[in-house]
Amino acid sequence: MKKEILRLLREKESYLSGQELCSRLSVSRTAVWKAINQLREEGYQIESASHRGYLLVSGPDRVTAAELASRLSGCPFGENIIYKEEIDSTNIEAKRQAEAGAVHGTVVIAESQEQGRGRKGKAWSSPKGTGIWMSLVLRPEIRPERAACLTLTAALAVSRAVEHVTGLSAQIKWPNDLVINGKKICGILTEMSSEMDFIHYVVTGIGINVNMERFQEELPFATSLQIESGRPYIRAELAAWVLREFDACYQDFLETGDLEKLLSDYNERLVNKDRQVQVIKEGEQIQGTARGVNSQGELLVETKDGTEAVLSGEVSVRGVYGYV
Ligand code: BT5
Repeated sequence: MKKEILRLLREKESYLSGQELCSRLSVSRTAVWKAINQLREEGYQIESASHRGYLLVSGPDRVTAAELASRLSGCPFGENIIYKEEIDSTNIEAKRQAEAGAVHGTVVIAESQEQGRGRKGKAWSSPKGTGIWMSLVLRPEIRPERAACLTLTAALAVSRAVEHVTGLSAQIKWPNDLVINGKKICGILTEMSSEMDFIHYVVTGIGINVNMERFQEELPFATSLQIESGRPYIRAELAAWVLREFDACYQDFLETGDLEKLLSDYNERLVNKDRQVQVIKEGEQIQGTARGVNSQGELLVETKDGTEAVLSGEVSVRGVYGYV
């Protein structure tokens, strides 16, 4: 009910009468009053005036299930949101939930992660209340080899959402980073439980640096939306946009079973495109010019011996002269 109240108050943008709330939600005045008080305790500033009703003045910058779901009506990723103040890792929790039967579209989101992780067990810095740390449980009916495309799908969704909410252009560094001005703003980690030809579930974890003012010295290539634009953002608004954009991209992906429909937008946002890259594949170094990705999500690298299609997963990509 809190999610519905927030949604209705936000939509109205002015006073909404208690009577209207009761009839829209089919509940008693007392029930509405109780929920409003709970929201106030959580930090929402809701004014009430006799004969006029309730007005949502401001909310805390939190990414609670109610806050997020109230911005996602009609979106499948708004229906099962698990919120934790603190967690080891949202990917680990999403896998636990998936093992216990969580449905497709379940989202796990937390204010902070104790053991946020990148690829190959690398640490992912996830300080409290500053970023978006969330993981999606997916149960796609696709061949396991295609699951790597979901990282690219998520990257495109984040890039579109960041542009929509902030006006900043977040470029994609294939396969799993987003960068602004050459620094990392977002990392994506896709994990999968499967058999040879059947996926049990996929967990796609998304970490976005939103309101950090600075980073520790060990992360010289990290940046945040606030650092890049000089202003903070409402994390729930951005998280909701990411989930809506992901839903749209995911539908396009399922329609063809590959990245066909997403390819041109993806390649336009690709920071590596037409740049010199060096790819370390199975211990071997390949140097060449990145020309974009193909519909299988492979990076096409033009070398002196021809074009190599490089699959994500076993590679790391560096610009020849630095991180990008
Ligand atoms: C990634 O790995 O970039 C994937 C990160 C995925 C994080 C999300 S948060 C929600 C979900 N739950 C999790 O536990 N994980 C996912 P990789 O490409 O391997 O990059 C890891 C490297 O990025 C580290 O070794 C650091 O150098 C750097 N790094 C760590 N924290 C960072 C941060 N907050 N911002 C930018 N760079 C960071």
